[in-house]
Amino acid sequence: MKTRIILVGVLLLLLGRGLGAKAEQTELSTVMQIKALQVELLTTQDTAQQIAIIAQMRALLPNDVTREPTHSLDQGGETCFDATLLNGPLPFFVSGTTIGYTSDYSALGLGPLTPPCWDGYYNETLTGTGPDVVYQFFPPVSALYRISLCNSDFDTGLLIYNANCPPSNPGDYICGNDDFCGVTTFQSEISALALSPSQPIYIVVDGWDGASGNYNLEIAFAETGGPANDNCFGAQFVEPFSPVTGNTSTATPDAVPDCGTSITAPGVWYLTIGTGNTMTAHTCFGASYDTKINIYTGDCGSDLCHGQ
Ligand SMILES: [Ca+2]
Ligand SMILES: [Ca+2]
Repeated sequence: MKTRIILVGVLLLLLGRGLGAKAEQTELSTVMQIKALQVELLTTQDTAQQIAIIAQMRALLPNDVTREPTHSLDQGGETCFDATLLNGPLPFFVSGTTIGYTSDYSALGLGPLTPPCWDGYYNETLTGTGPDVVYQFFPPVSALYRISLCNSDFDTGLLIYNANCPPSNPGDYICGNDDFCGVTTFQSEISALALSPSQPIYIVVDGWDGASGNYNLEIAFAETGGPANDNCFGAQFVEPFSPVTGNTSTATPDAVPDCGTSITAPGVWYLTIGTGNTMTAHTCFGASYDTKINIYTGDCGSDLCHGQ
């Protein structure tokens, strides 16, 4: 059983497990390797290194369900009915093409005025009228996400919908973008979109005024400017009986259940392993503000309370 500890103001993630059985040790070792890679992933900005780390993480997973095997290079599906599924550790880097695909979705129906959440250029009759492909994304936790087509080679468009198939305008529309980034500034990105695990979405990779081409789609946690352990997936490992120091002043509040004490302030996450005995987590020796602690068990997103 894994255990996580959350401190409000400071969040601590605890892996609670007896270390006696060899099989358990093996499994635990895999968990810790993945956690260590996740921490490494969050601390590098080098794309090639990020891709290499993700490959290492996937190799450790017993069943890789993050990719649709019938689609080469993670190509998006033609419509929502055969959308390529994205469900696994972030960030995702997938690539494909819209050349040869048909236009099934566009901004038509969202109205002449810039829709909610839309940043920058918008034209109801031209935005997103290119051939399009579709992904379905399952957010692992409640967080802000960055969805980007910045490294694509054509004038892209990006539409985000609730995962109702087929999605409708404006009923299922969540957010969209036309021009945000890239050498030509015609590529699309939504930099900070709030999503929760209860809200799977369709991501439509589209083009402006009939444009099509090769795309690179990246999905990552939004860059909040906070510490690396600002969210559960970036939890910092701590050895039992080894105090650590940190700072919550640039962190963000966590949308997770409280475990008996409310979460009303920015928090950071830590991860440790249970010894099989009663353990204590505290901030009694030097915290400079009024702290709280919540403790969770299980994987990120499962949010199972283990203490307070
Ligand atoms: Ca299509
Ligand atoms: Ca565009």
